[in-house]
Amino acid sequence: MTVTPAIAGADVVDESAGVRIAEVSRVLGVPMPTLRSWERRYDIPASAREPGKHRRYSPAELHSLRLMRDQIARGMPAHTAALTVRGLLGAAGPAADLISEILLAATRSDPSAVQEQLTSAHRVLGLARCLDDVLMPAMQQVGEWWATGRCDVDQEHLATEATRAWLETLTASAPPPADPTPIVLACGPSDLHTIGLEALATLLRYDRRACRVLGARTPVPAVLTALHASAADAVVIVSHLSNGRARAIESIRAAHHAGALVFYAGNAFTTPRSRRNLPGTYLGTHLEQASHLISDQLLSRTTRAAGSH
Ligand code: B12
Repeated sequence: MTVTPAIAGADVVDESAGVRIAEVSRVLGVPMPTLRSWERRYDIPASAREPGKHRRYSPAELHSLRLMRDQIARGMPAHTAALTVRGLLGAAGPAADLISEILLAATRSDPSAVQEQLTSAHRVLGLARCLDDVLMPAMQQVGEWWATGRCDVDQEHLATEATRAWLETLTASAPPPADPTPIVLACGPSDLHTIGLEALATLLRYDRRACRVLGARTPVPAVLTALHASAADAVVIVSHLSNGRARAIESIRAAHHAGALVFYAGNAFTTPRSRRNLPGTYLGTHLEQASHLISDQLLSRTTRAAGSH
């Protein structure tokens, strides 16, 4: 089955009265049998149909189908996509409320309110959950809203910049590192999506790790220069777009050949196939888990080095 990703504004529809399956199929570009199988097999959308009545999809149900379509278009198998969609939609309690407030603040074009909500999330949930359960899902939702015409590009940029500035402010008051040797963090040479990378660096810094963030579109030689200049022995490469993966892999391989511990993440690497024969460690989709994986591997490397002396 072929599912095409969202094109900005292409699938806007009046959803208020509920939408028939044929219309959902046309608007999302997903065949009706596929929609039926998502509901039957994966419970997406979750609500049950009333017997004897024609199915009408509510705005929330249409939203969950859009998310499902977009996850599959990124190359995710359907069962994994369904888990991701449930995770995105199922956020409950304080995280869900904070995400809603951030989205509202973005649609009001109010960067200070976006940052205030992130600060509340940090206070209420702690840093790791603030990043994994609020900041990242909020950014994903902003992207879905943009792709489906629910918010415009200015509001998307405002949310992005408010978020990045908030991470930077937090970084300024991070505790001093326990060891000055930094971890080098870079996007692949074609990648502009830095937020996951910057959020991971913030988490690592609060774990008292030194970080050198090289940022967007980092060329391969720049990664090698940074490794050499800072005597770093670990590097994180992030890539989000499948058409940027080949170049990100060049960075991964070059850092591996230079002897660094290599970690990588991002949507370009979500499928097992995209990770086949790659050196290094895939960090998964959650920053807290990623930060633990990095710390564990750095610790075992130090322990091994100490043992060989
Ligand atoms: C902000 C944003 C931008 C900003 C980035 C600014 C910046 N400094 O980061 C700008 C405006 C530059 C931009 C540009 C583009 N973007 Co953009 N962008 C986004 C947006 C809204 C948020 C990105 C983000 O930070 N998401 C939060 C991350 C963290 O979520 P995620 O990507 O789903 O990541 C998951 C995992 O991979 C993991 N993860 C992600 N990062 C990391 C890092 C680590 C270390 C770890 C462990 C895990 C991890 O966590 C997430 C949870 O599962 C997304 C929407 C979305 N759904 O994400 C679109 C999105 C990623 N962009 C998209 C596109 C198409 C583009 C452009 C091609 C648009 C264009 N036509 O120019 C360009 C590409 C530029 C390039 N060469 O890279 C598409 C990608 C579609 C696809 N094929 O996958 C998205 C999904 C929007 C959409 N719905 O269509 N974008």
